[in-house]
Amino acid sequence: MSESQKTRPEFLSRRYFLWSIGLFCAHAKPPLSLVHALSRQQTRPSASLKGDMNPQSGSDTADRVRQEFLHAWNGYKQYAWGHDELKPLSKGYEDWHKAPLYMTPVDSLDTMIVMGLDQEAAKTREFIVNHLSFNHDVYVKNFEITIRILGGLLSCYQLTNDKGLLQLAEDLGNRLLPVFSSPTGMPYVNVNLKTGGVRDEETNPAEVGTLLLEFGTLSKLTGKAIYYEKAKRALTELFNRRSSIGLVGSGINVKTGTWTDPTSHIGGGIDSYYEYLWKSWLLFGDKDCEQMWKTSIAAVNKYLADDSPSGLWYGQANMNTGARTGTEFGALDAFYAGLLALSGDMDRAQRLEESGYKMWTAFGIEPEVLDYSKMKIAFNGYALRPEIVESAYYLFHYTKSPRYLEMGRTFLDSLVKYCRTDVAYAALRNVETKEKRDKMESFFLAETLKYLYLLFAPPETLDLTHVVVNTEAHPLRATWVSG
Ligand code: DMJ
Repeated sequence: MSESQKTRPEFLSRRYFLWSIGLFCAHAKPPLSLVHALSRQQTRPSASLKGDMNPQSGSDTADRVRQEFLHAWNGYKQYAWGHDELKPLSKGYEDWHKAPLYMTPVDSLDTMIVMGLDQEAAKTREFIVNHLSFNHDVYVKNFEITIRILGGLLSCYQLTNDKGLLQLAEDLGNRLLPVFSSPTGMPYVNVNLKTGGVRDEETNPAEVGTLLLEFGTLSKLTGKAIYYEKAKRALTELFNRRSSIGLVGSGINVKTGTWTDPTSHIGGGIDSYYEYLWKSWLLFGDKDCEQMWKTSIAAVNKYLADDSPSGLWYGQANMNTGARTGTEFGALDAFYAGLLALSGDMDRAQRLEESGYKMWTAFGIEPEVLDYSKMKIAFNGYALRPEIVESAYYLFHYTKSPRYLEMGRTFLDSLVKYCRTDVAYAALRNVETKEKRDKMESFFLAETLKYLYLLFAPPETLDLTHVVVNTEAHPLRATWVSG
């Protein structure tokens, strides 16, 4: 373990241990401290950043990102208002279900608040509180609705103190609870928001283990323990099914509790399970989560890390034997450098981000999946994903190295060059030909542009000693703990 691995988590441990004393108390003070922490940057341009050696200042770039956010948001408002997503090429809209759940506005609201777009934020919040309803006979994917909508509502409640947002979050939480009714306590994939019907028992670690930050926060803010308990049990049941060498696979059945795919990796389908082990320890001071994280990360670094000639990567291995089964790394895996940095492993974090940057610059923009053993594309789309930017943000936060600002400018320039349309931003069908796709996922506004903004904004914009960000970049704070 390196020096940097030892020191910061110990500091965090003490702080978060204190927070854990207040479990299930109503929040001890109003969430104004978070608003304050965020609002200091909202009305004035930021000062230039420490370590920013580039002629173009951090504040200029932050302002540029804010303009790009407005460009995309205005496109959504003009062509897709009241629907889930904008279709940026055909200038139409798309809803995930037969009734819209306002995915883009809910997911984007705290980005507006963070960026100081106060009027847009106020109008959007009012619209959400007055019009969003979950009383629809539709099956929704528990994972997506939790990270995007439940997480967004809880974060915005903490940022604005608007009780209507907490009421919506509680209503949604209650409608999602039936997912945990499987024999193992691990959630079914889909739940009907009106009838409580559940379906689809084949799932993966990310969908089982990426719920505790949101359900746990809902418990803390409402004083009702059930949400925390259900999500924690699911996480623990999953962890308990790890192999004898400490790895999890890619597929699991929630009825039988048996693995359906033994491939282990850190990418899509598993990724945020690891993220929530560490972050649940940070946010709730939950020692079980800290222990589960420690066990898991040791196995991940032992069997999945791959020090190859082209740099440090994380590939695939069999969860039972640890034998390498693949050398693929992609846009989703790139979150891992940020998680390593957040948990104190700066050495691996920095080396992995360099690899991710190589993946980005080799093609002008990153592919969804790369075979790093040959540096060849395995899947050539780009979905406007945030993960590599998220990692640059964490790394800059902890190191203050201008290297990460340089990376951030490259990311921004590529996005503008290849993904910008006349009305918004579009995903790429092919990163080699740069052919666009008629899709702008809400996470582009919730995450990609938020992390880019935060990278260049004054460091106090988000106080990472008090705030934990969910996997959809919604900041959460332990407002239920005094001190
Ligand atoms: C987001 O919805 C979340 O970050 C999730 O954890 C992974 N996929 C997307 C962004 O790529």
